[in-house]
Amino acid sequence: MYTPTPEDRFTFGLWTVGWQARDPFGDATRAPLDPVETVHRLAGLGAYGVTFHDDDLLAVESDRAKAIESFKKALSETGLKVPMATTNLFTHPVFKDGGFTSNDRDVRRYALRKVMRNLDLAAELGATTYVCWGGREGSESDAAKDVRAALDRYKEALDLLCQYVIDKGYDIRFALEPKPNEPRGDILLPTIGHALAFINGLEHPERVGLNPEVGHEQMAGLNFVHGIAQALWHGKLFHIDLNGQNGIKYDQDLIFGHGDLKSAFFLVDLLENGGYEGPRHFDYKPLRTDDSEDVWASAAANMRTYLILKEKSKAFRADPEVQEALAASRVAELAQPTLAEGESLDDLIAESFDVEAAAERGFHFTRLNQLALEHLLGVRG
Ligand code: DIG
Ligand code: MN
Ligand code: MN
Repeated sequence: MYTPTPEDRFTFGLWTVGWQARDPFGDATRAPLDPVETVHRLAGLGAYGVTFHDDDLLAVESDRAKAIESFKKALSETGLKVPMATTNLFTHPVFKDGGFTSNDRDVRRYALRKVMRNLDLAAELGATTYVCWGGREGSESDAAKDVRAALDRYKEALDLLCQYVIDKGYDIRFALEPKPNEPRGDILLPTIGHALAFINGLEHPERVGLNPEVGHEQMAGLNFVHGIAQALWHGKLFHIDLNGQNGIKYDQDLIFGHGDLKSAFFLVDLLENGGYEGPRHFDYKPLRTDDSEDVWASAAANMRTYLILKEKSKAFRADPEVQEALAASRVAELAQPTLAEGESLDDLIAESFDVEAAAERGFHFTRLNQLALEHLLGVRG
């Protein structure tokens, strides 16, 4: 019942199951993972595709051709797709002050070349979304970064990369991934809202959307479901990074659903009913305490949890009591325009209204919330 198939369109970054669990306070607890093994193992678990940073695939420059060939071979043997690719502009020390917005102009030029080179590979592998996570774009002190100039450079980079994709005829759109902080003290374009506003200032805004990540908005204390709803409202949900987070703390990158479970339930409800057709992509880290076999259990857990929540969301929406409670809470009434068809502002102004009677009316949200919780807890089927 909760066995994933490629039709579920679950995808994983190579860097997720491949994370060797090195953290700021400890060495790796796991050996490196060959991308070819990852492709075969994820295919065996029912995944639809994999995604990659250039460096995940091409760790050793000299083996570039060989690495690409063996990756392609594994993809054709398993049928796994590559819907998304991205660039690592954050691990190498050269990016310590950023890539697109480093104060060092030579580094900015190198970052652009690194992205363009991987765009060629992304197009060759059939990716249609290219993520830009500016993990190092930011600062630890306000003196060190002229943010207005940094946004000029960010715009310049994206305008140039959009032009590159247009000139090459690639069927690729860019997806910005916001994050408020970590590894930089403050990261530019920290939330969905900042990124949406920024996109409006670009030369090719139609080519640029979002790749929001669950934990990143929650690190900023924001409601991720609201953020995704707004991204959908703008037509900018190009991709999504699913994982788990327990509130405002370091970026936990937990298995999907292993953080704020209620939020995960309503997120699945929105993704399944809100018109998002893209991959359900997991960007998470297997626990550092996991061994190399647990890693595959963690990958399976992401997909299984998503499918369980998808089924619970369906049952919630189909429950007659929930339908009744939604009606009592007048949730659907919000979709009705406030002004009637053809109504004038004079009509609106002339209308009489019993304010006190309206103030008396309750919305009965408690009953609705309890029903949702009981579906989530499995006491209503
Ligand atoms: C971290 O949340 C970032 C990087 O892993 C990657 O650039 C991006 C891709 O989803 N997410
Ligand atoms: Mn994260
Ligand atoms: Mn991510």
